Amino acid sequence: MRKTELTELIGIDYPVIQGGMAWIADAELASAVSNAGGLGLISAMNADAEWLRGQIRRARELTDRPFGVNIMLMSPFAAEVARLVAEERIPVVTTGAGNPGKYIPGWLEAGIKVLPVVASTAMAKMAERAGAAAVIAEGCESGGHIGELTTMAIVPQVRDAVSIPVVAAGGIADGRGVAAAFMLGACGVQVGTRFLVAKECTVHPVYKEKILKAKDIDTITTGKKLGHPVRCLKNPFSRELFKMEYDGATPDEELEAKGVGALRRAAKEGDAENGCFMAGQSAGLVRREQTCAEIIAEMMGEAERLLEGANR
Ligand code: TUI
Repeated sequence: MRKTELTELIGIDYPVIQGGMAWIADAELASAVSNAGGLGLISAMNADAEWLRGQIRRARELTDRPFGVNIMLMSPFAAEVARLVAEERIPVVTTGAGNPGKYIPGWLEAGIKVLPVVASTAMAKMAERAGAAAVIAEGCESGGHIGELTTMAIVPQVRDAVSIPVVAAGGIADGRGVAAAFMLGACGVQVGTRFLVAKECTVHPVYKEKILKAKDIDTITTGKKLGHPVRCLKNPFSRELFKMEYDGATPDEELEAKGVGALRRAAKEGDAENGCFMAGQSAGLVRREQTCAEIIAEMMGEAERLLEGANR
């Protein structure tokens, strides 16, 4: 059990945060990761506060350990879920896809530790000034909504830009990635894609199967033209959207409309044709369905062995 600034900050056994995967990260997955000694997250995604309240209740039944909520700032319900997490005194909130600045004072007042996901040093500095406890520096190897920089480039630059702890995200799916993250200056990692195939993850079996079968070059980035790039697996949906984006003939509104509901179709219905299967470039490393406890123990054990060798 490696103690780091992150384990001490949050009171967890392993410096591993589960990614806040929309339509996927529910109370079942979050509580399983927390019970395994990491930090589980419930994704508030595009759902309203009532849905989130139910998930928080459920997670509290399933674990006594700390868990957090990830708030996707582009969600139309961001303001109401921001109020709810304060009301519920959730110990940790992570944010994605925007600037959480206006919500941070209220969260700090409620005693919440805020860990914004950032894709640049500018956003990391802003988060630090606003009172963030740590930042999650996410490279574009990640699945879902992504920035421009790779994990290799962003983590050390964010580490140099701020004095608060830095967690690395993007492309990390085994012990080698964890060890590399420490070398880049991170005190912990956020892992999405590998937890997506966890036994406790309730995502549709077709989604898991597609991750398990994915090779290194099987992801594609759509939405660049619209200003919100999204990494997902190649399939008829994403190939078609990609083509429409670059044919120059499709209006932006039509492109936006095509994306609506696509992640839900993948995660809940397993619609291999019309779903958007968000996944990171590390999907090619993910080979087996395991419990959250097995995933964390394997990743951390491997990282410890590698880091010992590095010291020698
Ligand atoms: O948020 C994510 N990943 C996500 S959110 C999501 S839900 C979604 N569904 C459909 C379409 C689009 C999204 C799926 N995956 N990761 C964290 C992250 N945040 N990556 C990049 C950023 C980011 C980007 C810009 C953070 C801050 C930022 O600042 C912009 C600003 O407001 O200045």
